[in-house]
Amino acid sequence: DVKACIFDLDGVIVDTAKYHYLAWKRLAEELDINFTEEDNEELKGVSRMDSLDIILRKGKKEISQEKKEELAARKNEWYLEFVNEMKPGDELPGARHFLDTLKENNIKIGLGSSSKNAKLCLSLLDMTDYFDVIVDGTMITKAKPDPQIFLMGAEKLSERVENSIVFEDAIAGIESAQNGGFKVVGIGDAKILDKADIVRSSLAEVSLDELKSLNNP
Ligand code: B16
Ligand code: MG
Repeated sequence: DVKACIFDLDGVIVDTAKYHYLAWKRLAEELDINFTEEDNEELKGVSRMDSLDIILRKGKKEISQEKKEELAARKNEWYLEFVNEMKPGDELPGARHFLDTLKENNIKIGLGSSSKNAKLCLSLLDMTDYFDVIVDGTMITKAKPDPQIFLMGAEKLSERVENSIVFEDAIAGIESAQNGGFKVVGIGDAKILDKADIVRSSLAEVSLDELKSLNNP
């Protein structure tokens, strides 16, 4: 049975992925590193520092830890300039309605986001109260694709992995959930997210009945 749903934030509940991309692109340009939307796929679900490392590797640049901290902080400031403009209604299509449906059906709701800004985003969208449990980038020691984040979510919700479903928009996130033994709904492009158990373009396209059949094939 489906007793809990655990959601990634960026790219599933709200399209902050585009803000991450714009902020990283600005940083990459300053460093004279070519950075495309395709390169950005690799960064989705990945922590801030790991993302910076991927970009620096791509540009074949080696810099000190201190300088890295400074660059990551700068990227985050740019990112927050976009984020702070967010308001209720800016969530992705179907997200609020889907969470309402879960509530009506007494299905527990968790967040499993690598972002250290996850709580801020939820509060700007006025969506914090939907979540029985929030696990974010400030609470984990192992980044996706390690399953720690989703396992912690299920544990805090007091639900078994078999009764929980994860929603993810990133390849690293899908791997993370599957490494923990979860069934995963991919949100986005089926060609990119082909490892997920099912893929839908948004939460507006997901029905509770199909989640149940996903857990009891
Ligand atoms: P921050 P998610 C992830 O959030 C993003 O997908 C990823 O692009 C970002 O680098 C990461 O959070 C860290 O975010 O810099 O805000 O701590 O998709 O796991 O909700
Ligand atoms: Mg994501």
